[in-house]
Amino acid sequence: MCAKAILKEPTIPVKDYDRDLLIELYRKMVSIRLFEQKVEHHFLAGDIPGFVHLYIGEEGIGTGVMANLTKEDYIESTHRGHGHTIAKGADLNRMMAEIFGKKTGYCKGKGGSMHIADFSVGMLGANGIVGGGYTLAVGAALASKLREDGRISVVFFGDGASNRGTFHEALNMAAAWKLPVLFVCENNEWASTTPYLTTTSVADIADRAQGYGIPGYMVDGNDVLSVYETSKEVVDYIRSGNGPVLLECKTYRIKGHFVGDPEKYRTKEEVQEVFDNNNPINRFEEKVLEAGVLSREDLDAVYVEVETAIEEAVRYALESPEPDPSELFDDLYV
Ligand SMILES: Cc1ncc(C[n+]2csc(CCOP(=O)(O)OP(=O)(O)O)c2C)c(N)n1
Repeated sequence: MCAKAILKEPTIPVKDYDRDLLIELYRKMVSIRLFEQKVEHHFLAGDIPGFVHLYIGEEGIGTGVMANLTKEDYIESTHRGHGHTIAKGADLNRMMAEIFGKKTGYCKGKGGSMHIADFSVGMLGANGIVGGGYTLAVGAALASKLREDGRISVVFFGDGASNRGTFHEALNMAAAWKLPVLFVCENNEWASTTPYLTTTSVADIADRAQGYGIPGYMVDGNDVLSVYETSKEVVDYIRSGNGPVLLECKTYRIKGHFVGDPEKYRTKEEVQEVFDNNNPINRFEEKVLEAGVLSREDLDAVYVEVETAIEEAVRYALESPEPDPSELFDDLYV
């Protein structure tokens, strides 16, 4: 019988948090939320080509983890990757332009929503292949270990992706070679139209860490301070050379699988209930106001500043040129 993975509860009182850190966490979460609301609006208006998968309601995870990383640390992301990319510090204008398919975007308009990378901040790439990020993160971590550069790699993935073979191969190799990798499962309870318990052999994905002899933890992913605190502990552990950790963040997918998903597999009431009662941004606001560390004016000031930046990103994207068809094959082969 395996020992259960540990559920980590927050231990630091909100009033003991550094004010600047709290403001930064709020700024990141609101940036992700407002960025994606604009993306949703413009996708539905027909301004954005391809597919878009939103992270709305899961902002606390990327934000809480990334606050413990350096610019040099690596991350690997998923098809739902805008939030990770924003939290790691990518440029909002270039991100928005890429999603709009414009020449000024990160991939010159050829990658779109699911393929944004920014090596300058350690963001190695979003990945449209479910479970495609694990081996890239393990490879980056192996390079860091050989170079002794002190960097760690973090790979984000969904509950559905944890059922891919690459998950098991990557955990095994990272554990056997004690590589500096943090595996972050964002368990939002859905994989496209499938509820995770119908396809997953364990109730808590973090329990799978036992099979590889590494620590497995769970946190409330909609509590950014919980995510922050636990990821701080595990990032320190990994950076000290102890090998990988599996961290499962419990959350819920608020939006459809993709923008335009008719969502016939669940009720509107189920989604509304979570959004009303378990929204990471509202929960954070309530906590900091109640503890008296930030005021409503502090929060509003950040909100307005972010709103302006997102408006600017949309303007930049709309006014940027389309790539020329003659550039189609540029940068594809090296
Ligand atoms: C290898 C592969 N199989 C199937 C798909 C189609 N697909 C895209 S997203 C998705 C569900 C992913 O669910 P999960 O990993 O839980 O992430 P979430 O969308 O919930 O964030 C599927 C099946 C794909 N992109 N890649």
